[in-house]
Amino acid sequence: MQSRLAAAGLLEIHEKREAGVRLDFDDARRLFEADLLAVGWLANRERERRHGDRTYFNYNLRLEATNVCTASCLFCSFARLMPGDDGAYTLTVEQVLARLREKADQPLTEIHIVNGLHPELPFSYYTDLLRGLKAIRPDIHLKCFTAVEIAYFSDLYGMTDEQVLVELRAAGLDSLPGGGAEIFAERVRRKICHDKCGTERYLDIHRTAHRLGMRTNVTMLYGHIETVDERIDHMMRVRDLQDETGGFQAFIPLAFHPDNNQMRKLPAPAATDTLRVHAIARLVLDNVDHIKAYWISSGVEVAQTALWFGADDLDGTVQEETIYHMAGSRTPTALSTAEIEQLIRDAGRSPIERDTLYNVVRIPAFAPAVEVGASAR
Ligand code: V47
Repeated sequence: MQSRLAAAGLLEIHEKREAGVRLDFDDARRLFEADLLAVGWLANRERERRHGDRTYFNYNLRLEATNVCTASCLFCSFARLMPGDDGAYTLTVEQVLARLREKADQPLTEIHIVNGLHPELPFSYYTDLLRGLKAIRPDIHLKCFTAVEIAYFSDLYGMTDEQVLVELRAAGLDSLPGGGAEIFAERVRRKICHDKCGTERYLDIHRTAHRLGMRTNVTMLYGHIETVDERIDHMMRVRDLQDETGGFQAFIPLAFHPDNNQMRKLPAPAATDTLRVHAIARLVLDNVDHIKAYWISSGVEVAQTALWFGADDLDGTVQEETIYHMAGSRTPTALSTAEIEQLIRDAGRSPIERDTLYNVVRIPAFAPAVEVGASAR
């Protein structure tokens, strides 16, 4: 490998990582230009140093209670502007709770909720939702509402971001998902998501959540109009905040899907780009424990391959995703835990079922794959 790294001009970066020296902006630029296999080798070395061949997933349920959203993000295929618009829906609290009751037989450990920014729901809708979910299954971790939603709640209901977080937490919120980060560079945000919470506020809400003792994730939406420098800048801002708080658990690169949205003329990013982004994230984000290859966004096969390009986590069973499927994702909407375990094994890695906070729930014993769609455990 030494000669391949040398030919790729990556020996210096390799030596830096071996010595535990942090990569800088120019190193990251070089990684975006260099031979992909050499970049992957470096990222894999880092991944194996941290996690061996362990690959994490969880038994989770994704819910989107409303797609009514006042923001007009160009990449979004999910949102409808107003209640009553064609395709707009808002579930009642009781309907959301019914979705969970239907899954009483499932050993779920996480519910992940992301909603549109609904202009007419009262704050009690969200607190009732959290309380109701906890009342049914007190053991399930509630990872709900992006920083963009938290900012919207504060503005709509006249509270500070901290007050919103404190009240939601009292109602049962356990952590924040990483959605809404998109790309932190102002130039891009002005074009693709000008009317929602900006970068400083997004980061500050995560900072506040960390200070209050909550863990959070952070994402990056790539493969649209952003430049390489803007990707690197995004990762650096994550790294800076992580130095300050240590509260991020996972970095999740999200591949842009172009169907049914206002950026549909753009092509989706290539698989090679996806592998490179995960690999560079692993190398640059030396203070973030986990790099997640979200199989719904990258596709199952690319997610499997990403397990050799820096990623150590695949997210989970998901079950009811719509944001990506409305934007053209051809992945299944759900995978059983047995299917996830099998695809991790097929990729040559060892599956570990985790909870949201990366505590080990179960180390699956080797078992043959079961029927597609079956809930097996
Ligand atoms: O914030 C929306 C993205 C995100 C498109 O925290 C799109 O564990 C691509 O954040 N093409 C929501 N991406 C999903 C998300 C997430 C997923 C998995 C795990 C976690 C976690 C968080 O989806 C949005 C936005 O960035 N998105 N539309 C699209 N057309």
